[in-house]
Amino acid sequence: MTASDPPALPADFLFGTATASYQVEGAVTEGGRLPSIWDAYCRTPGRVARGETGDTACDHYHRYPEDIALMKELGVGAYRFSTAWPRIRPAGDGPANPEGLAFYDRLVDELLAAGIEPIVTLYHWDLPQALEDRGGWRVRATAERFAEYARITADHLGDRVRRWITLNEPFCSSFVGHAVGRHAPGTREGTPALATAHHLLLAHGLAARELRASAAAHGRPVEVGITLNLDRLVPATDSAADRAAVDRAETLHNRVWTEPLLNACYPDNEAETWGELADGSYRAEGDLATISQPLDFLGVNYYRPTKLRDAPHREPDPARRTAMDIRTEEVPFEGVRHTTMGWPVVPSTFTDLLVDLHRRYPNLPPVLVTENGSAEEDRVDADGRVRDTDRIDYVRDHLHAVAAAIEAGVDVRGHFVWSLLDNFEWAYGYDRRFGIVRVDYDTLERIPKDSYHWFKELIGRHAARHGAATAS
Ligand code: GBH
Repeated sequence: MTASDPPALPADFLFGTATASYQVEGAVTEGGRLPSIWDAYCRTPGRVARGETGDTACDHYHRYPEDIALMKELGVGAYRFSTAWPRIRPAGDGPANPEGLAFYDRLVDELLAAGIEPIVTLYHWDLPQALEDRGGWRVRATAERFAEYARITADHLGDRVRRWITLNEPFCSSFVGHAVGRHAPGTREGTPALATAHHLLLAHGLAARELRASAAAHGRPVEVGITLNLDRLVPATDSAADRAAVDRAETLHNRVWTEPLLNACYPDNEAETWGELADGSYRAEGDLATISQPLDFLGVNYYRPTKLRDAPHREPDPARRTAMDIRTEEVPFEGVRHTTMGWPVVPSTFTDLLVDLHRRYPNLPPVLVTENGSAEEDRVDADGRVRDTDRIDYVRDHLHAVAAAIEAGVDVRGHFVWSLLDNFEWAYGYDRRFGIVRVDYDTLERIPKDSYHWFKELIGRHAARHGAATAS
C-alpha cells in the first residue's frame, strides 16, 4: 500500500470533525454565560498574540445551523464539540442556567436532524473564573464542582447524547496552564501544578460516576471516555542519559494520566522525574479507585512527535522550580516538513504510539482519535479557492498511520479532524488555521477548503466500498 491509496479502515470506522466551545462559539456575554479563565487570560496584556480573544471567534453560537449543514454535506458520522461550563453553570456552583442548556439543546437537535452523532466533551479548558478565584484546579473542591456540572449536563442532554468525554487534554489544563504558563491561568508552579493534575484525574473519575448514575437513573445507554494528548517521545541519541530523559518525559506527558486511569497506580518514577516536588500531599485514600473505573473508550489527540535529550535543571533552586523542569531539552527533527505551528510531520510515529500503548496496557479500551490535523499556510487563490494540499497530505498520511496500527492489532474506532473550522488557536490567536473550512474573520463567511472536498470524497468512497449506511 502506498501513501496515495485510500487507507483501508474498518467498515464501521467513524469519521468526524472536532471543535471546542471557547475556540468557536463567541457570544461570551450572551445567554447568561459568565467569564471563564480564558476570558480573563485573553484580557491580560501580553498573553495572547495581538491581544485577541474568543469574544466573537467563529460565532458558532449563532451560526451553528450553517456549520452543521457543512458537516452534513461532508458526510461525517459524528461531531465532537465541548459544552461550556460557564454557560451551563456560570458561577461554577449554584443554579444551572437554562439558557445555556437551551443552546446545547438546539445544537444537539440540529445535529441529530442531520444524522450526525453529537459527542460531548465536558471540559475543554474553560473553567468558570469564579472557581479559579477559589483556587481552581489546585483545590480538590473543583473536582467535586466538575462532577456536579457533569451530572446537570448529562441529566439534560443524556436522552440524545450517548458518548461523553470528561476532559480534553488534562496535560494542557495542568502543566501548560500552571507550569509552562502559556495557557490560562498562566502561572509557573511546582507542587501546585502536580496537584492540578491529580485533581483533574479525580474530576474525571467523579464525573464518570455521575454520568453513569445519570444514565442508570433514566434507563439510557452511556459511554464514558477521556481525551489525552499522548506524546510520542524519541531520544536524541541512544545514550543512557537521553533514554532516561525520555523516561522522565514519558511520566510528565503520558504516564501521569495512563497509569492511574488504566493501571490503578501512580507512575513508579515520580521521584526521579520531579524530586521533592512530587510530595503526594494532594492525594487521598480511595482516589485511585475513583480514577481507575473502566473506560468505555480512550480519546487520543495526536499532532507531532517530540525529540528530547538529557539537560541540566533550568532553575537551580528547587524551591523555584516548575513541574516542567525535569532535566530535558527538545531537539529539532531534521529533514522533515514542519507545519506553521513549527511541529514536525512524521506520521509513522502515530502508528508507533498506538502500537506501544496497546502493548503496554493489555486492558486498553477502544481508541477514538479525537483530534488530528494541521495548521498550514492556506494560500487563497484569486477565485477564492483554498488549495491546502499540505493539510490533505497530513490527514491522509495520519489516516494511513491509524490503518497500520489497526492492522497491528490496535482497536481504533474513529478519527476526528481538528478542526471543522479555522478558530481561536489559544495563545496564538487567529493566525494559525487548523480548519478544513476557512473562516473569513471580517465577514465570518465559511469557505470549504480543498481538504474539505478531499475529505468528503474519502468518506464517500469508504461508504461506497462498504455498502454505504454502516454508521449508527
Ligand atoms: C489541541 O492541543 C487542543 O485540544 C486544541 O484545542 C487545539 O486547538 C489543537 O490541539 C491545536 O493546537 O507549552 O511547550 O509545553 C494540542 C496539543 C499539546 C499543543 C501541548 C501544545 C504544549 C507545548 N498541545 N502543547 S508547551
